Amino acid sequence: MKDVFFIERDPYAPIRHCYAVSKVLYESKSQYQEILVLESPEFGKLLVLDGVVQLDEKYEFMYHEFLAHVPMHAHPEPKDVLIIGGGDGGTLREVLKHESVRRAVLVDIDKEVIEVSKKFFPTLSCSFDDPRAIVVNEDGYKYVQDYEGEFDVIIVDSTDPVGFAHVLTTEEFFKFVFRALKDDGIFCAQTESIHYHLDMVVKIQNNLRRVFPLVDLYTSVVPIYAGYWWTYSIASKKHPVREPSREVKVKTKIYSEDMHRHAFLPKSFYERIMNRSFSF
Ligand code: AG3
Repeated sequence: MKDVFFIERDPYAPIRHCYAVSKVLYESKSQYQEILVLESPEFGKLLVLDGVVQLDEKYEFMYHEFLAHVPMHAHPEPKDVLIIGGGDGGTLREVLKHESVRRAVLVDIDKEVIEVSKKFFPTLSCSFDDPRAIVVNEDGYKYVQDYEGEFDVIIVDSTDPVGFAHVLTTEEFFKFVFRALKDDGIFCAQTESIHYHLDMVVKIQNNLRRVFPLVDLYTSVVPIYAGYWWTYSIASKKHPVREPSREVKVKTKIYSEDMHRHAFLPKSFYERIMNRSFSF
């Protein structure tokens, strides 16, 4: 195959990304979604769910390191961590780099994504065998409702908030998350592109503000997602989040103490986004 491009079906962005690909390695329809694994000369393998590129082998660290290490370092000693979604294992891999972690529960509704990742993405799925990892194939929205004061950090690594992932952005869900966290717990979720999905970002932030005393927004560049400039919403019961609470000892490619600080938008700009005096 030469000059063959895969066109992404982003449900929201008014733009279509095309990725140069050389091979279709896997194609199936699970109980929940279409799963596609593509080979690309530039990006390595790509994981595509319901037509949307979730990750590539080349740049995935630019997403997973920010999603995991900002909340994990804002917390002084995360021991019990819950990841909702993230069946590819990338977020789990980053979370388990923290020596303080004694248990990381990954709840992904779709078992097939985990199996596909184990087969095609060994650099992401490398931590599923860690004795501290517990994998549960359930609906994260329901799972979290069974816990009270259980987790130090909860991370949502979901697909776009359309279809079954939409409930993970609602005020009701955030109330369950708040209850499932310990008294000084921290929550973080990937929340789409700052420009193409700004309305959604503000809505999610407002839902979080109705539940948590401290809510903030940070960003990183993710070269394979439409819009590139990706947001993460973080909410904390007690600990400040703009600074790492301790020295960064984990081995990372891009995340560092400085990158942690740098990821947060200046407060004045963040407030302009939230009070809608700024729009693109
Ligand atoms: N989950 C978030 C992917 C969002 C992509 N959306 C888009 N391009 N519109 C990634 C899962 C990786 N662990």
